[in-house]
Amino acid sequence: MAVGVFDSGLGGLTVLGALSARLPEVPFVYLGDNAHTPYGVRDAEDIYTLTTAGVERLWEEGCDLVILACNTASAAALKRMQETWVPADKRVLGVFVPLIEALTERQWGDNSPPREVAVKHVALFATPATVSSRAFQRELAFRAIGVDVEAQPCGGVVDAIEQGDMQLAEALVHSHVEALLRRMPRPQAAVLGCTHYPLVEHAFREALGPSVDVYSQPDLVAASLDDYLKRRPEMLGAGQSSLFLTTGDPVNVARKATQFLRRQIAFQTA
Ligand code: DGN
Repeated sequence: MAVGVFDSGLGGLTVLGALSARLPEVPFVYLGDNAHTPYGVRDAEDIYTLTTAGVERLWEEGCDLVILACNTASAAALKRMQETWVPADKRVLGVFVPLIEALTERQWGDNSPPREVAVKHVALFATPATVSSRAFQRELAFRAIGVDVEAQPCGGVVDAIEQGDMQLAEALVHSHVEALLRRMPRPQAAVLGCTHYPLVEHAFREALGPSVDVYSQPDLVAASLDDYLKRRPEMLGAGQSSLFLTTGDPVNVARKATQFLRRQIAFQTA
């Protein structure tokens, strides 16, 4: 069985890159919903409908385990999907839990009582839809983890990256960080809660300064999946190779994909 990776578009390739570097023997089926990207400005119902359609398509490819690489989809749709829609023989996992575990040093699926968390003041940078969902704060509260979160909606950053205007993206990062630091002057940690932000991680680090620990998702998600699969080897089969699907134009998408994955890949129509 291959592991499914769903994203609203191309950003999830930052996560896919880390997953395949950490787990080279695991086949992945990536599905980018490029026809409907970006999700960050859509309402929750819309995101739910698009995300469930994407996950169903990955199930058709035999991926009983699907990772929502997209923070916006994880924030707006994952809980509802898990509670009301995902059948018992399938798993859909998001990208917030690995972050929270990294903050609290716990493992995916570990329900032990929370320990005292050292990091108390956390800055969250994400799309407007992720920030307004308050999903990250809900996940922390659900685990009874008392952390003070200040969230900054980073409008414009995804668009600037998608247009290849990295100078604009970096300038926007600096102004979003400054806006957050006016409300929370001394965060201990910063969470980059969007698939695109690893590409401007250097700008976040520069704007935040050396005293702030920056948590970037791809490596954390890869470490969590590695751990998850070690504990559930039955979720994996062998003999498949990785596949890249898109709801958009495969040629166009493949051309833009190299920015995120730094190697040539061929996409097929989903
Ligand atoms: N993949 C989205 C996320 O991680 O929030 C960013 C792109 C988008 O759809 N806005």
